[in-house]
Amino acid sequence: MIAVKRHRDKGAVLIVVLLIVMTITVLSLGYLSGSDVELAVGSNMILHTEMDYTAESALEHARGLIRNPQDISGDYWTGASGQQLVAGSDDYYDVTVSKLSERTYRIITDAYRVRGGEDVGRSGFEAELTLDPIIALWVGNKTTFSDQITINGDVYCGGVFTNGSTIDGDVFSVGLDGNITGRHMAVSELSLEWPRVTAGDFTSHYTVVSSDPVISGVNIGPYDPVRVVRRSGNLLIDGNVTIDGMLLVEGDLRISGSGNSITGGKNLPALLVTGDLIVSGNSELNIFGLGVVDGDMKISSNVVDVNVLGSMFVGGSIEEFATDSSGNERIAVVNGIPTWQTSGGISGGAIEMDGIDDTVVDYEASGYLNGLSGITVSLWVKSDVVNQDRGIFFTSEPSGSDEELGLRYDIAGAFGHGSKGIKASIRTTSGYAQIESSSNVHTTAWQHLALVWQSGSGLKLYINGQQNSLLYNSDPNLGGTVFGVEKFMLGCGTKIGYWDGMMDDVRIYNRALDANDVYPPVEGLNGLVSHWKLDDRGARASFNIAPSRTAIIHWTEIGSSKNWISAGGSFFRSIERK
Ligand SMILES: [Ca+2]
Ligand SMILES: [Ca+2]
Repeated sequence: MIAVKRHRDKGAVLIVVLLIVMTITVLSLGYLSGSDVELAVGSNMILHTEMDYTAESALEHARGLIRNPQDISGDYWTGASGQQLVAGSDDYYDVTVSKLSERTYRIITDAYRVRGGEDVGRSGFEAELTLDPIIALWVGNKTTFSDQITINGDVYCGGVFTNGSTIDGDVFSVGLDGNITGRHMAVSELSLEWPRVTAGDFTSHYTVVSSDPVISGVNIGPYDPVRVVRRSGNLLIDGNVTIDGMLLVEGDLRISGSGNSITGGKNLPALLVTGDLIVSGNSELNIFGLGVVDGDMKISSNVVDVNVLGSMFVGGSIEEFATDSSGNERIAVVNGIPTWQTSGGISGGAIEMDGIDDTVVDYEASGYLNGLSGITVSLWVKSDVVNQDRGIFFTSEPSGSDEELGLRYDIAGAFGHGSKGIKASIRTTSGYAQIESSSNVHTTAWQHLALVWQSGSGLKLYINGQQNSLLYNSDPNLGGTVFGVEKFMLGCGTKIGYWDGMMDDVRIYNRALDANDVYPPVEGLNGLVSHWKLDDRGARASFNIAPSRTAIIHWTEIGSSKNWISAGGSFFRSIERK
């Protein structure tokens, strides 16, 4: 912006100078009669100035169309010849535009005056226009990215952005944790607004094609003129679906299977989801154009690929979740960027937690755990440390008290007075129970742990299939039903001390398993409500700028149409006289 302004100022100054020169020249005529030479010099300078002005205007013409490709049929405006600022005048200009990258364009302008079929004056510039910022990804709330996410373009995050990924661009966020190659700026520095894309506007301006709640193996569109594919309610895209036009989901959109692509039609966003976008394990999603998700975007840690070419706008946050194999589609959010070990687990891969902040949390677990009259939690752990307080799982906000359902490594038993033991607890509608294991059960080898409770009997702990002889049990006859579960958190306990080591094959049953079914864990038992095999490889996604694909027409609150593009600003990096 600054560069252009300065250039315009320079033009204005030149005109003023020339007007003075002209005035002096005209005044001089009285003194220097017949002085045609001076008059010719003055006219020549005015001609040059006017040609410069026309050539500069041509640059602005090109800039305007590059920033507003809505009226251009192709990807971008490649230029035109014989253009005029004032119709019917003798002055013309030619413009040639070439795209150097998604951010930069070369513009060549040539202005000329034609009199009596002759070219009497000429001026031209060669300039490089940079679009900046260009948002590849917008996230409303705090978001953490692991290392298999790549972003080519700028990022906006309305909360703290924790980056373990590769970002080739700038980040506008409330806070930043991790490294980026570009600049970090405050959110207020971003000169771009959330695109006002509403279901009502697009259904009232375009022909609507209704969608079934589940679609697979189908190509929808392209239509001429473009149409909006609409689902009123949740939609499952279940593999090999291509949509060309716009997909509108008034609810949640779940993606499953491979070969799914959504391409935005001319001047339409590719996707609008008013709820959440959930990308399941082993699935693939390609979005060409602008994607808008009003809720959260949840990507499985086992996604084959999410690929956005254009821009993605997410109102909530982007979360990665561990794949649930129970068939119940549990969403257990991965926090703290743990390491996915693709081999070396008890079965396939395993999750490696750093002992600092790594957790996997099913925030919806209260819905299926509270009210149970029996429960079993079975998992494998491999600790990096012994003789430390380390949480394995817990089900409410850590308080330091072992009262809700939970399991942890414990240095010293407060009541049983053992050492290097395991402590567990459960809360029911009748109260709570705490148990403490025998001493010296901490190990750095793989260890299978199972916590089993049946209403009316005590909480039992199995270590590698052996029922442990507890040193302490506060209530061996606890009745009632499970109570007080707010969420299911793997990797932390009620006390400070996150899990430091690996975990594998976490299962929750809605009943107390028989002793001989506890170990080794077997498939096919009834009552499996969650099953995290932890064979994930990390969420794989890439967000790549392609501003011309994001160019849409939307509507303001009073209903007037407005152009929008994912580029917030533009400036001429260089302007040279040809
Ligand atoms: Ca971490
Ligand atoms: Ca595994």
